[in-house]
Formats: sequence, C-alpha cells, structure tokens
Amino acid sequence: MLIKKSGEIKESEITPESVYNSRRNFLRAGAVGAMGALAGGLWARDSFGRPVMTQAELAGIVKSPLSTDEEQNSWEQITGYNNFYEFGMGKDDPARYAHEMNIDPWSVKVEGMVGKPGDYSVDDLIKPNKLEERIYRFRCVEAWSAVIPWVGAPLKDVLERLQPESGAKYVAFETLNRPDEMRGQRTRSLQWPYIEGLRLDEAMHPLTLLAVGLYGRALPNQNGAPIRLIVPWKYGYKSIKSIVNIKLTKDEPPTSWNVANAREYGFYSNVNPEVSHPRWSQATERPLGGFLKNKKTLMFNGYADQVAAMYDGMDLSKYH
Ligand SMILES: Nc1nc2c(c(=O)[nH]1)N[C@H]1C(S)=C(S)[C@@H](COP(=O)(O)O)O[C@H]1N2
Ligand SMILES: [Mo]
Repeated sequence: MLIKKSGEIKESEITPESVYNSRRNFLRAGAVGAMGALAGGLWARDSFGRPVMTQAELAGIVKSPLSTDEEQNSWEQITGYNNFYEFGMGKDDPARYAHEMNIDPWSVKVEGMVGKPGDYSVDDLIKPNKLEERIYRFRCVEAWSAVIPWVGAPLKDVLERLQPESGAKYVAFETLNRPDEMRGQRTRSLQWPYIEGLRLDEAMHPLTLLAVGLYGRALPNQNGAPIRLIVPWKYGYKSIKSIVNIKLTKDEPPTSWNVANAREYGFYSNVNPEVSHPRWSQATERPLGGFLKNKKTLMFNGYADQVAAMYDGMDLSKYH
C-alpha cells in the first residue's frame, strides 16, 4: 500500500489540492458513485449528478480550533477500509456495496423527551449551523486508528434547537433498517437496526459531532451518509452511521455491541489504553496505512483534557 509522505497532505487544511485528490480518488472508487444528495441546497452536484461542495461552500467551512494537526489519512484509506456491518463484515464490503443504499430522500425522526419532535431532513437539522471542518483522531476498538477531516456541526447545537426536556438523560440513535438495500442486514451478524446511545452530557459535549462530510465532500455511503455521529474519545462503534432516528430518553438505551456481547463492549466505550479488551491489549494501535500496531493509544483517545471530568468518580474498568 502506498503511504503518503508527510509533505503530501497539508494538515488542518482543505486545500484545492486535497479536494482535487479526493475527487480523483472518488472517481476511481466506483462503489460510491451512486450516492445521493442531501436534500436542499447545501451541496451542489457534479456532471455525474454526484454531490460536491461548491467553492463558496468550501470557503464557508469554518476551521475548528478543536482539530488536531496530525497527518491525515488519505481519502482512499478512509473510504476503503470500513466497518459498516449492514453491508458485510469485511473491511472492503462497505466500499463495495454501500452504494446499494438509497439516501435520497432521507428523513430523521426525532422523538421522546423533546420539545420539537418530528421528521426532519438533514438540512433541517444542520443548515442553521455553519459547517465546520473537524480533524479528529479516530480509534476503533479493534485497535486500528485514523486521523480524519470530518465536516459537520456540533450535536449540541442541533439538540438545543430540538429542546430536550428537563427529565431527558440519554440520547438514543438508530441506523436505517432496509435489508433490501443493505445486504448485511439479511444476515444475523448483529441485531438490526444498529443502535447506539450517549449520556446527554456526552451528547452535549462540544467535541461530539454530527458529520455530513469528509475531506470537503458529502459523506460517501460507506462512511455513513448522509449523516452520522462522531464521538472522538470513544471507540469507533459508538459513532453510529446513517442515522434515521434520534430519541431523548430517561433511561440508558440499549446499544448494538453491548447487546451482542456485554462483557466485551460496555455502554461507555471510552478509549482507555489501561483497560484491555478481553481478547487483546488496547495500549497501542495500528494507524491506517501502516502494518504495525506501534502507536501508543492515549487516554480518551487524546481528548482527556476536554472530557475526563465527565467521568469523575467513575470506575472506568467497571464502566468500560
Ligand atoms: N450503523 C453502523 N454504524 C457503525 C458501524 C456499523 O457496523 N453500523 N460500525 C462502527 C464501527 S465498529 C466503526 S470502527 C466505525 C467505522 O467508521 P468508518 O468506516 O467511517 O471509519 O463506524 C461505526 N458505526
Ligand atoms: Mo470499530
């Protein structure tokens, strides 16, 4: 595999060059060719009918001070090696088959303990925000990792507009359930639909992102189009893809991997190099594009300064 030299990607910038590169790579990755558009005017389309961001929109993306300046993984790495069990368990299954998911139209149902329940388009949820580029570290529980330039808006802003009721303590999320279009859902690799959840304070944390883009383009289907969660201090499976339901609840909601194996996957799933997975160490990780598990994993994936206080007094090996 070709590994980009450090000069090739300009950190913390979506340069015209990286946009060009991602477009070229995009053309080569035929599997994402059928991705639809977000409803409304957020995204323009290219001559193939695929969504792209206009120069004005690109220029309008705010660079976040919360971004890391570490070297970013390439578009090909981020869109070619995925976990999205709805399309199969292989790392290349999502890139192969996720185009079979129709994301246009798309609607997100908001329900439960919330002042403004209803069916929302992605634009309805996101458009009042200025889109931000957030370059985050990403750490899968399987011990591979990446650095990814997401585009999105803080979940906090979206939730505040939806007005959680005072008794709401958790937010539950659900992925699309459509076995006709998601071939992995015709198997029992997990219970469907995929479900996830956060404590409300975690959901309202400024780092928690609703992502709609990647490298200045609309999200490819395999990365969770048209809208997904990103919780950078937690193992990747908390970052649920292709969201169709958001529910505010009083009680801790069930979550897919915890339902599948509670001993191995807790509700919290905070990245923690000191708490091993029952079957492997979490002390180190393999950066995507490399062969070696040779990078030290950081407490809360490097976001401890920002998030550790939320877990004060909790036994992190018990609440894993
Ligand atoms: N709906 C859904 N969301 C999901 C998953 C999945 O299988 N289905 N896999 C999770 C896991 S294990 C990881 S590591 C990340 C991978 O995100 P990426 O493919 O964009 O890197 O998505 C998470 N979100
Ligand atoms: Mo993962």
